[in-house]
Amino acid sequence: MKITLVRGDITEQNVDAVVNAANSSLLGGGGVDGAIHRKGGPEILDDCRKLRASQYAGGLPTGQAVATTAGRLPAKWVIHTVGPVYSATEDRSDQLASCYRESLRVADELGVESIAFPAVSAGVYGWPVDGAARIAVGTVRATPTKVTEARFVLFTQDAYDAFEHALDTP
Ligand code: AR6
Repeated sequence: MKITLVRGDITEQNVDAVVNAANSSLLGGGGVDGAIHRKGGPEILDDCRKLRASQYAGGLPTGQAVATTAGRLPAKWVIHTVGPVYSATEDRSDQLASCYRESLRVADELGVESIAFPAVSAGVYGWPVDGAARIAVGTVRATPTKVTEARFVLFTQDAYDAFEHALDTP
């Protein structure tokens, strides 16, 4: 698998699937989540509501992932995952790694070849970006998948630099 880095907006990526840093309600929010719903349109929320009415009545648990349509986005699918809120006293790295593993598992189920990830948990959820980048790159590298391109799409220069450093570290 090829791992690439882009500084930009995930909603503009021409890939089969974009990953959303969602919350367990699946009903929208700020950050990447807000941007995806705004640009993708109401079909995404319709699908999310259906998921809440069926298998995720209690919400999507942290570390899990589920796909919906991508509405008007260039991608075919949005894969929603819920990152952990950062804690300075409890190590939640496994939950963050699980977001990337589960997103790739869902991508494989859908036959996705190219996928774009944001820096899950590195915004509102407060994860220091260097650590978030290490976990993201390390997990994607270590996960067996049929996906041929994983693209990290970083909104800020700080996040881009952190991911570049993580990629340069074997
Ligand atoms: N494209 C790519 N990256 C972006 C974009 C974009 N359009 N917009 C922001 N980022 P966040 P979280 C970066 O807060 O920390 C939401 O309200 C941002 O700079 O979107 O997992 C959800 O509903 C940061 O580096 O996600 C949840 O309630 C990264 O994306 C909560 O926030 C993640 O920031 C999830 O928090």
